[in-house]
Amino acid sequence: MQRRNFLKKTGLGATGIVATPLLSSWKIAPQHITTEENTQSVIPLAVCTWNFENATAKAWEVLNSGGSALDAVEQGVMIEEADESNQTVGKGGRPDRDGNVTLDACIMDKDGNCGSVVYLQNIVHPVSVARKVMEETPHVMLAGKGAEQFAYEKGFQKENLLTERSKRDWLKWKEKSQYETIINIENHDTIGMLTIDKNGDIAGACTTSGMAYKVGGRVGDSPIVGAGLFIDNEIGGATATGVGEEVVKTVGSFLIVELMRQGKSPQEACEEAVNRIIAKNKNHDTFQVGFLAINKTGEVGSYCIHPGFSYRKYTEEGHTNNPSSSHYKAE
Ligand code: SD4
Repeated sequence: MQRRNFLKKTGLGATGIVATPLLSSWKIAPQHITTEENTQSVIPLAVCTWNFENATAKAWEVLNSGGSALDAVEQGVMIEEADESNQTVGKGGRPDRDGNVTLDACIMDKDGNCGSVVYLQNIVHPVSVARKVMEETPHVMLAGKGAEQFAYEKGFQKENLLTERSKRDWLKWKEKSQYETIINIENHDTIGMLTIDKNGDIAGACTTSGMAYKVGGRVGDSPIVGAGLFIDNEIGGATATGVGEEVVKTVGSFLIVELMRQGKSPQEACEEAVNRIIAKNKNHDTFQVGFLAINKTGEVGSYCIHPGFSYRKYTEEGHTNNPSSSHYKAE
């Protein structure tokens, strides 16, 4: 990362908390922001979609104590899964149109191993079930009842994920007799996280309750390896947030990693992935899709389609989760 840009992004200085680009909350080792020589190396690193600072703080804690990128990314996203005030991930997530909270998650390690759960109910930490799938089965993906049963066998507890607040919101939504799938452009703050540990190894995770009031059975991009998340330890990693259907159609995260392999920076690769979605959608100004990527040296990029503001990227220092903030400039 060039020093000029790097320092611009490290406006918060000594804490090591870096200003939020379009979607993400970053943490970079403080020692890496002090000297010219160190600016080339920005590991360890934890970065995630949106402004989930508690999640990156947790991941950072793990990395800072010498933990692996995999442990950091799991423990980081678990913060949001357990946070009932977050209505887009884990417990407290908004249900489908029938009132069922169904979760999707995946995780990927430095060796290209991955695990995923889709349409998982009654379990607070789908990312940890996904990790068990990765480490303790010969499979990559478990779905629905099978995934839930597997979780119980591994010691996970059954828990009601529908909080009073999410239930109230859902009932209110039903009153308006919108018993149809809407593309929910604002209420989706899926957490996708990418980490690099002190050894330079990369891991990633993505976890969500998906689109609010979706058709029962719907699965988005977040648990689909290559779409919602992809890691190649030689190159970098990418993750997605927003309307999963569009991400799946482009196999967005895999695409970004492959573009980085061809020499693009994380920022350029994210922009290209978004531009492909735009090119294929006349109605691209009606939905939100965003990508976040890192490369092996810890450069970070992010880019997003946002209705009303269109193609946005981080252009100056600042820290906000408000998509209409002046820290983001439409091109
Ligand atoms: C999905 N991509 O299920 C997820 C939703 C999301 O930010 O990212 N929300 O389509």
